[in-house]
Amino acid sequence: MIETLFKKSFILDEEVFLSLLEKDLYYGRLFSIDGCLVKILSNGIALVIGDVHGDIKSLKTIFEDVNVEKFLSNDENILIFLGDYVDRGLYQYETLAFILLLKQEFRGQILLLRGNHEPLIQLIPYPHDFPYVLRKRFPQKWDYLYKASFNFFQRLPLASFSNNGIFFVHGGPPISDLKLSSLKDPSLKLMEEVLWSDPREDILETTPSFRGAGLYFGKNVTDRFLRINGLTAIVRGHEPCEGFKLNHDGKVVTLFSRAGPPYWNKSIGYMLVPLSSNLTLKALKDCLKNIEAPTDFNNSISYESYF
Ligand SMILES: [Mn+2]
Repeated sequence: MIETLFKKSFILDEEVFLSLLEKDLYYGRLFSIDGCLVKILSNGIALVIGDVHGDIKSLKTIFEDVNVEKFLSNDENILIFLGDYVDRGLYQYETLAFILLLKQEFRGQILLLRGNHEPLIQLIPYPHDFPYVLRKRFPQKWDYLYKASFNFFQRLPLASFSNNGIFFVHGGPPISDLKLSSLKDPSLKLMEEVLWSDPREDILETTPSFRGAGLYFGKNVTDRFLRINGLTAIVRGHEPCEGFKLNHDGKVVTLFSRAGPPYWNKSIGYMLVPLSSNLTLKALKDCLKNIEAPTDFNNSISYESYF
């Protein structure tokens, strides 16, 4: 099944791609959506995937390592993506197509969160080469495909949390209003903060970010956010690393699930988080997996070639 979807994503007709983009995001019985915030109701296990950025090969490698087909055959188990599906990688259209096909097949078990590369119109990241990838592949219809993708990105939820106290997000906590409920109807500023922020060890509060959007946040911010909301840890993506890294005494976990240019990390990370029982930080750390990244990026092309 997964193999079939994977192969299909390389030859997916653009009209089918469009129809998948326009489908309602389905939440079903394992999730409950309130504005931009999703509550996880599942008592199974969550497979959590960090940034993918068009690297369909690493995604498939993780799926094989987990045996995702068997994993999803338990209908309590869920798959959470932390955003950043497109830009940078060689297989951006295919990756998005693959994820849309997965969502269609396992509707109520897949949660797609938004990353900063599923951009706010006010904050387009750099590089944002996805439109150029589409233009090269679909010279006639690329603008229509891009608009439909962009509209799809606007509908993705920003964050999620589980009963056992894990907060899932692309960047960081909503810093200027730390209550979880602020994400039900977030201001642009809060959206920027959750999509763009990064943890830092050398500050306790916040400083402006070198990214030009979001903030760097220190341990005090993490501690306050977790305490106010009765949470244990933040699981997020957004920063390149060797599969995963820990900040703020293990309370902030970063997952990076793609390889290749421009970071050339040797490992890719993912997580299998049980949702039914209370988790200590030590137990959460034991949920982290690091595997060898695929290395066949010889044919990769830089995004400059699209201009
Ligand atoms: Mn990011």
